[in-house]
Amino acid sequence: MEQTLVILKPSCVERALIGEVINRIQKRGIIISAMKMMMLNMDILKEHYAHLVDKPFFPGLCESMMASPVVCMVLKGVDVVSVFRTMVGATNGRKAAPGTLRGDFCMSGQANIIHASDSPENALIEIARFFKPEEVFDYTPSSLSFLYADDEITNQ
Ligand code: IDP
Ligand code: MG
Repeated sequence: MEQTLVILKPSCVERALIGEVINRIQKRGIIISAMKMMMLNMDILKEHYAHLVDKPFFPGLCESMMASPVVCMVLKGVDVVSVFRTMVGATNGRKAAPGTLRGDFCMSGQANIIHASDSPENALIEIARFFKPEEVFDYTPSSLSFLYADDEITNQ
């Protein structure tokens, strides 16, 4: 089954929104395979935001990502990368649709509470960046047969 890497940013942790986000993940039927709190540093941020290093906002973005610990998670589900990106909403919280995490919980283009992988290929790279293999638990919840029809998961 597909996996995605999620980071609850300092703007989520400091505003005490961790529970709100986890609540929505679990209510949707998305499986949490790994979760830990960590402090990010410039080395990992330069890798993670390599596509943004030349942007004028890059130093401020890194500062905001190191302002407090973050919560990193690996989520699992059928098509979970695109499903969860839709739940997250547009990058700029002011433009994110109501009902999305950013559209409901933030007002910023930078302090936008959450990161989620944008493709299955990048998800695998990002999971390996933030988690050791033994920190990811590939268990099958007993509710699985109530989350999906059999033919939806046998093809995965
Ligand atoms: P995404 O998080 O929706 O995938 P990306 O374009 O990959 O968006 O940007 C990564 C992060 O960089 C954003 O979530 C946001 O925190 C920050 N960012 C992106 N564009 C801007 C901007 O124009 N100003 C300030 N921060 C930005
Ligand atoms: Mg991105």
